[in-house]
Amino acid sequence: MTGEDERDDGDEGRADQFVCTAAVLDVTPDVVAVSNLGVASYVLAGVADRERNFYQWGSMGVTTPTGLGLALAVDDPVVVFEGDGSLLMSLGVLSTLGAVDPPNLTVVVWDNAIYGTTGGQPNHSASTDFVGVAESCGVPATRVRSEDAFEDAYRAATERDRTELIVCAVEPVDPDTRPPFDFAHIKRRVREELAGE
Ligand SMILES: Cc1ncc(C[n+]2csc(CCOP(=O)(O)OP(=O)(O)O)c2C)c(N)n1
Ligand SMILES: [Mg+2]
Repeated sequence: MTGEDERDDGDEGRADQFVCTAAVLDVTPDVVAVSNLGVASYVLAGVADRERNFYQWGSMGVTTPTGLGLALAVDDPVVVFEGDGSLLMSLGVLSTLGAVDPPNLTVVVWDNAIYGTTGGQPNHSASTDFVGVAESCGVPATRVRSEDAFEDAYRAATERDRTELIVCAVEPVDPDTRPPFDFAHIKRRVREELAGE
């Protein structure tokens, strides 16, 4: 494990998801951001509604697979803002990431230990070692629980030419901000931005 501490960090502090999301856009202003449905997208839209944001609406468990596909299609850096519940739904994608390993992809998992978007039901993140699973699939991974550690980990990940996973323990948040609710617009906007169509 390459994280700053042991995985079971229950009461030892959790990072602010808004601050960490903003740090990603500061470090890599041109990054293509694929965000999980619900809270991850609400936060991203609150930080900055950009043409390079590919928000998921309604589709759970497909955020990292979508980011993987995009990373293979473009040369720009791609970040996935994944939810712990969503990743649990498609954990097998870690095996694919390890095998395919696009150099421009960083997957951030917001580990709030709940299905935050649907009311805060506990999920199984506490008993699942995301870092261990990722590393056993050949994906270098780290776990952080502060804004500074997150920014350091993200910066380092983007400086290496490989896919990496950052699991970030975050405080649950309930944002008021929302992405556009026009799904076709979101898809068209990001496609036009990336492909110039
Ligand atoms: C296939 C499917 N199952 C369930 C839902 C309902 N749902 C929407 S968001 C969500 C919780 C997502 O949890 P997580 O990925 O941990 O993100 P968080 O809300 O905590 O940021 C659920 C269960 C859905 N949209 N799609
Ligand atoms: Mg969650």
